[in-house]
Amino acid sequence: HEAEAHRTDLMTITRYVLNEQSRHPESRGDFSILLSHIVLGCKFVCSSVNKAGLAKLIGLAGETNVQGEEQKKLDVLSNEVFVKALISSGRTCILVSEEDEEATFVDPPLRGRYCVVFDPLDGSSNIDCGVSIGTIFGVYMVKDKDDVTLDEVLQPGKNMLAAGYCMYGSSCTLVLSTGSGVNGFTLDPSLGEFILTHPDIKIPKKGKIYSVNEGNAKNWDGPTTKYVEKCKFPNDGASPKSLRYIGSMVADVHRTLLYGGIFLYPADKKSPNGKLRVLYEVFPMSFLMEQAGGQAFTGKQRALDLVPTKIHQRSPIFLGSYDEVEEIKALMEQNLLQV
Ligand code: P6P
Repeated sequence: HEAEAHRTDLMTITRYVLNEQSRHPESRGDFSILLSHIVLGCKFVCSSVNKAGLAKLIGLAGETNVQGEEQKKLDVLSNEVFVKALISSGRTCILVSEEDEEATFVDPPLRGRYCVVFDPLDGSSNIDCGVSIGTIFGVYMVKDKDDVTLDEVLQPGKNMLAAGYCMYGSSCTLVLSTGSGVNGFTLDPSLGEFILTHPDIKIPKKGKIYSVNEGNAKNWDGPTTKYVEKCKFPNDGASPKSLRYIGSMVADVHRTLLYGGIFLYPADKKSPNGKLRVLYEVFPMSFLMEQAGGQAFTGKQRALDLVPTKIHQRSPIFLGSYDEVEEIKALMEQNLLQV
């Protein structure tokens, strides 16, 4: 009966968020309404991404589709959908998107207390070969929605109220934290609902996988080179780690969260701040990792303590299993001591 009850007592993301809300009696449901609009955006992008391949096959893509309309690139389309969904929620006042050079300030009549930073379709260069891609988002509360400046969004990641990603792959999986653990939901297309499939995700304390673009090895600094060397030629008799690198952050981080291990995009001589963006790639993934019992480190400090000064600022990032990040922190500190 237990199994039967479990099967029929569907915990949807909507119910989950409402339950969360009841833990915060002071909240007027604004947060639940905001999240429901983010979920709406994810559902739309999921269906567009799944059709993209088909669109190419039947000639809908490229310059114009059969209706003669300009066929939008998926990342542009996804961005427009999220911006419109977030503004129409009436709960946001600033939006920062990877696709938009400037932040979007919502018109006063539609303003709410939240600021959302997001990458509407991260890894979109991988679409044509069918590799999983995703939406990454983070949510801040602003101090005063009537006097909103860019400073409101240049907050350290530890101030985030929520963060998550939606991965568009063999299934559509939304992983979310609202500050009390991490939960994974899978879209049931027949219901159009995200169902709780990965309750209370905890990342394994250690891992057998390292995930980095080895093609950048020529430009890495000492500690990174030493760490990766250790993964391949362990000197303590442990077996070498496996390398898994998909090149789509959401896919690499999702695997790291579930299987354990370490994901790193270090600084290198070409890009002294690494490649990944602080607000809508590093912070949300670091928030999730900490909520799942892992760590996230920039090479100099805890990632969530970083205070950004620009909305598209980059940072090196080492995130994953608690013990694996500890090893990197030790190597970085040794390097500092040797200076
Ligand atoms: P590289 C995708 O373009 C992306 O922004 C992330 O999703 C991914 O982790 C990274 O860049 C891959 O970068 O330099 O290894 O191709």
